[in-house]
Amino acid sequence: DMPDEDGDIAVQSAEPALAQPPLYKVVLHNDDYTPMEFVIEVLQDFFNMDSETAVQVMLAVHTQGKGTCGVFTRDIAETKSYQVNEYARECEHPLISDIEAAN
Ligand code: TYC
Repeated sequence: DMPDEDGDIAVQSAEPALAQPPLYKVVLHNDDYTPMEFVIEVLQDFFNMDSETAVQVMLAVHTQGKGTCGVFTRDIAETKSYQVNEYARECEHPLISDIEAAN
């Protein structure tokens, strides 16, 4: 950049911050058959929760019918939900997750 009339250097202004992408919750649904310990394992392994947090979230889903496991961009939320559902199916548990716009 060239010196301007002040004798200092005129620098191109910074780019505006990029817009934040829409966010999606991965929502876990209660059912009557999936063992509590399996849900806790899923929350620890797929959502990196510590065991105390995983117990709290599992119990919230158990008592309220559904609950949020995490908030991600759309691609990540879809992948997490798919992986959870596939793992539960392989293990022959009816556990289901889906995604909802976080707003
Ligand atoms: N309701 C299940 C039980 O009593 C436990 C459970 C919790 C299942 C959360 C699914 O997303 C779930 N064994």
